[in-house]
Amino acid sequence: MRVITFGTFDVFHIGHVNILERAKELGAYLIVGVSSDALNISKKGRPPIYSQDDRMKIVESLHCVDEVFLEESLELKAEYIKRFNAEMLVMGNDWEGKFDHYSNLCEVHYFPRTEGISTTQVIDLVREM
Ligand code: C2G
Repeated sequence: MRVITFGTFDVFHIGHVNILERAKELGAYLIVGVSSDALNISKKGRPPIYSQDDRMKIVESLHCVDEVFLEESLELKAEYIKRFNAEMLVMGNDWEGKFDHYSNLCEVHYFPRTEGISTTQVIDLVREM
């Protein structure tokens, strides 16, 4: 089973590892779309801490990840699903319900988020030090 997932994966943390490992357990082959810097600026109003090249390199280095590509638009998910022949889309449950309309193309599965950790929280903690 080919599984696809998407994310920024900025200031990489245990929540990111957990969802990628769980996604890999569902299928034999894991494809990860890493959000571009431009997409992040339009989505969050600020650039990520780590550049898209570095974030892609970090995600690609994980043994649970088979393939990485740059996610350039939130609206292109259907194209990415088809381009990579994905049979399942996996996201954390902060996106619960948001991608259900892709179930005509592939299975859609949401995992519970890892509690107590987020990129924003890490940035705030470091800022307060
Ligand atoms: N995640 C998680 N637990 C956390 C933090 C994140 O399970 N504590 C999951 C999110 O639910 C998501 C993935 O890790 O599935 C990546 O999270 P982010 O880097 O925050 O990605 P996001 O900015 O939500 O980008 O097209 C969708 C976007 O690219 C998703």
